[in-house]
Amino acid sequence: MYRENYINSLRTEMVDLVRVYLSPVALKYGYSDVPLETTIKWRPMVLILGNYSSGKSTLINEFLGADIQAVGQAPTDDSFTIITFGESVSTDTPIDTTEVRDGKFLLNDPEYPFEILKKHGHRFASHFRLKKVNSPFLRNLALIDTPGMLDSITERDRGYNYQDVIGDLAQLADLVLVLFDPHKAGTVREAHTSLRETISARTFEDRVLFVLNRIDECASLADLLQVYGTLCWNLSQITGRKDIPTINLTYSSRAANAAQARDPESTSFLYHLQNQRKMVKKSVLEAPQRRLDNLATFIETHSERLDHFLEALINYRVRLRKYRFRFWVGGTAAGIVLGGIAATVAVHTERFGQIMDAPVLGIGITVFLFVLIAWKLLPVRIMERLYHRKQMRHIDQLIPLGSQTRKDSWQAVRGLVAEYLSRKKGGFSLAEVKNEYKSIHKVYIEGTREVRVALNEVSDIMKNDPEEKYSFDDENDSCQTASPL
Ligand SMILES: Nc1nc2c(ncn2[C@@H]2O[C@H](COP(=O)(O)OP(=O)(O)OP(=O)(O)O)[C@@H](O)[C@H]2O)c(=O)[nH]1
Ligand SMILES: [Mg+2]
Repeated sequence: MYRENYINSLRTEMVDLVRVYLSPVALKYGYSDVPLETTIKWRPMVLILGNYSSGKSTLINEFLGADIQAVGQAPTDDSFTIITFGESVSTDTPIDTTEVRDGKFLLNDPEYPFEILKKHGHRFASHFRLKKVNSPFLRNLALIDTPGMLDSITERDRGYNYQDVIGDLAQLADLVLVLFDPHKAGTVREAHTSLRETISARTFEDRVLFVLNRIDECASLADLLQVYGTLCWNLSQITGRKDIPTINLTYSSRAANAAQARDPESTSFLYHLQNQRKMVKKSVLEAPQRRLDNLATFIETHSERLDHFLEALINYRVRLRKYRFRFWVGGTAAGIVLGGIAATVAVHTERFGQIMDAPVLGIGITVFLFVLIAWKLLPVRIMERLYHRKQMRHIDQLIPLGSQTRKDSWQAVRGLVAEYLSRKKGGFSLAEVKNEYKSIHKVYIEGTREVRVALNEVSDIMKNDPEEKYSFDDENDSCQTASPL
């Protein structure tokens, strides 16, 4: 309980850090259209993807301890279902769905982070829903069940862009399970592409977990190894990497019971894979800790980008100030020279000498002021426009790009900086930007360091906490008692 509370309060603090320091700046300068915390304020989420009939819904039902999602051999469920904790009903009552909300509600309620999915249209909204379930499994996380991937069904058939929806959901999720089954070991190239495009390379490996499900259907250990080998090969082709990602193995205990009843000898290898099943469940239950890591990365990434954004604005304005100053010096010098010439001419011109003796100085000053005003009205404006164009042409020189990290972060904001500067030219307050830069820089340097220290504390607590909550001791899991070979 202590651990849970600690993790929850840390999560709240991190979201507050984003809300108070990063969001106002992000909104003001067009870095983001919505408050940055919109996508991170809700509970930790686990997205479950896979081919149709790979056992996504069965696995979810097993986690929840009740038949909440429909299961079946053919493509069964064509909806995206957010499954979250229903506080309204006590966990002592039998586990069941306590409330269902439709997509329209979900996409518009600011309590949830799904507003970004609105762009996928009405067809998607009608295939999106939320279920509240009083299962203790959901106390600290939400699960997302997805329609199975069908190679033959095109985007148009679904009426919305399935790959894009998956990409958006993957960005919100703290863990993505990608399920395969022995019958279709490796037909998720498109899903992989959309995950690759949306999850940053830095966090991809930590966020995506490949799972070979329904392994009880392998006729023997040799059969399982063959399937495993095929999947490894397919995955290495999809990922384009030689090193094979970790693949966890699991199966539904209920289904396994049936299989064992058929032939207990051939499935006895399952006994040795109990640990693997625990690992999958443990990974899902660790979503709240993963959320902390993801939040830390979120704060680091956005504070760094905003820091560079503001640094570029400051440099633009400081250079503009110097440029203006130089130009004013030029204008003043021109005024003095022309005023001096006018005064000299006046002194030496007899006509003037006769009409006005004293106002010679006045003539000089008048010409001087005239030149300054004319300078301000015409050349300064033209020169400032030229200055702006030059800065836009050499926009990459607005901040020093010494390291690759700076280059990457600059790439992410470069377009937004150009957009803001083109809109405002020099028309923003340097003092304000400097103040904002100071507070963002503090978050970027000190805030992120403190966050990492707190995360280390969490992992120490995890290591020293004797409470092992993740045992896979389901009552109906008779495989635990199956005899070894
Ligand atoms: N033997 C065995 N059968 C399983 C296992 N998991 C699921 N099944 C069966 O496989 C079929 C498909 O399971 P679902 O959970 O509906 O699969 P899904 O991935 O949700 O399918 P869609 O919703 O259609 O994409 C069902 O008949 C399940 O009973 C398993 O681990 N072992
Ligand atoms: Mg399903």
